[in-house]
Amino acid sequence: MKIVLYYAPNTCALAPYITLTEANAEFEARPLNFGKDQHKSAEYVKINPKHKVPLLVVDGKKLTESTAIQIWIARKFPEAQLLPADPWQELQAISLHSWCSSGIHPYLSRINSPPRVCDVAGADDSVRRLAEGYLTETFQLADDMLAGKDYFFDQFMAPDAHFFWCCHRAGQFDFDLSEFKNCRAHFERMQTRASVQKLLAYEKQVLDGFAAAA
Ligand SMILES: N[C@@H](CCC(=O)N[C@@H](CS)C(=O)NCC(=O)O)C(=O)O
Repeated sequence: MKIVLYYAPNTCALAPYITLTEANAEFEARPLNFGKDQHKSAEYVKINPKHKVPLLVVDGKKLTESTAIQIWIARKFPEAQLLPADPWQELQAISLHSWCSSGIHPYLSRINSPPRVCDVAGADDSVRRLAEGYLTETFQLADDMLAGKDYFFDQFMAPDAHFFWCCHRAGQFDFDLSEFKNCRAHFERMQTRASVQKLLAYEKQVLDGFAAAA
């Protein structure tokens, strides 16, 4: 089985990189340089007309959308226990993952690029302020969910990887996570995992390569 993960540094594609690594899966990561708009190149758009990452290609078959990708990884590598075995708990984990990818992620994107949601002149600060307001609510909810726990469930699972990316990205945008102590502890704990350390080393290697080629 050949697994290819189309990936770009700093993007949510780092979450499936983490879970594939947790699953000991053999996979090839193909980095795209967003700084050079490689995700909008004719070559990539032909593969993924959504021009987004992550994209998983398994023996030539393509799968987009983080939640579906994580479910595939969890089903393909059950021994990694990336989703709970109990069906109701499994749905709770999928619900949590969807919330990270469709509830939190779009607000991080607004901070990154306000004109993508409102191109009225001078609206950037307003878009950012509203996004930050909503993110404050969501991180408070996540903080409450993590109270007294190391991970969202009784062990590391797929939604932890996506939530790690949410915190990572929020930090890159100087969104202040200091009042969310359980989220911060989760973020620190995630960085002690070998899979996350491997990802961060890979991310650095890719960014260094992009810089050298610039
Ligand atoms: N709903 C998608 C969102 C994927 C997404 O927005 N990825 C961003 C990076 S974090 C991307 O590729 N953006 C490039 C673009 O929109 O052109 C998922 O969860 O997989």
